Amino acid sequence: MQLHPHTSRRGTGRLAGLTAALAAVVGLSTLTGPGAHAADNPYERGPAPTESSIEALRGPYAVSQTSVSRLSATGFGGGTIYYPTTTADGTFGAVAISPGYTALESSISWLGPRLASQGFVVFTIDTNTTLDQPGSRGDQLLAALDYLTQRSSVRNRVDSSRLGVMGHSMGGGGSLEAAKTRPSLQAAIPLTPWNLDKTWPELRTPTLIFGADGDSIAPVSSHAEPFYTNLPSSLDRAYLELNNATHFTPNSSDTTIAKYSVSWLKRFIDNDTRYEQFLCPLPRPSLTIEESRGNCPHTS
Ligand code: 856
Repeated sequence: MQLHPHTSRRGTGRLAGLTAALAAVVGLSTLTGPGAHAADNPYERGPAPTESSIEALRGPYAVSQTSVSRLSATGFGGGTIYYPTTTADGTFGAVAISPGYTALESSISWLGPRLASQGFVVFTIDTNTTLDQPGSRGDQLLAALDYLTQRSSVRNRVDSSRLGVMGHSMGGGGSLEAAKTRPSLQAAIPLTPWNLDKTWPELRTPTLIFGADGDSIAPVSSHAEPFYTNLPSSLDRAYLELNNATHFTPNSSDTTIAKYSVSWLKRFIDNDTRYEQFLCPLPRPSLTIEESRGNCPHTS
């Protein structure tokens, strides 16, 4: 039966409604003042997102960059920090990104301005040597985050409690290693990851794994897929397999990688549930997505 609009279910309904209305009228304006940002989430940054805003080549923040020389770095090989130019929006969450085997920072540098312009401090790094293995790349991602939050020129722009890791191939394997070592990390995004270790039951970090359907260097059947399957089923986790893609798809500007990476970082580093709509329900197979797996809705 449909309740008449003016019929309350409980005797207190009318009073509760009046109290809510009064709170709405006097609460926000008198308690927090006009113009104050009364958001429930102190980590929310930037305007409400749309499909086109997360797909755009650049987000709402102008980006500056500063290089970190190899000699000034300890525990990694230096790199480039991309960060929102403004100091008017408080601190930002941050993410360190490792390249893959034999590769340089330049192979993943497109992600720097792409992610920073959405409101993150992004540190694309070189590794100590291009032949370092995933365990070492994980340690180097953590050393880079420590440098970023403790010694870098932008340290006061970074919220050291809201950090994440990404990486390509052996760097993606390294991002899993970093999350295993440091469970306080808020997000991990391995891109066509490679690792001899297939099991990750120790992870407590929300993890989005990208695979590529045509990957013959880290075939999804022996890398990305078992990594996903062997994360805890209780974890906020997702697997997106790129369609018509190769192991090297993450080495150049890619809108599918960008839009879901931005959404994952926003959702779990910034706790920004405005981005949940792009992650859940899971994207359907399309011209760009071969397959998707994950838990929805998210729980953390
Ligand atoms: C681009 C990882 C046996 O392992 C391999 O052959 C292999 C090759 C390349 C990569 C990788 O990280 O590629 C990224 O350099 C494993």
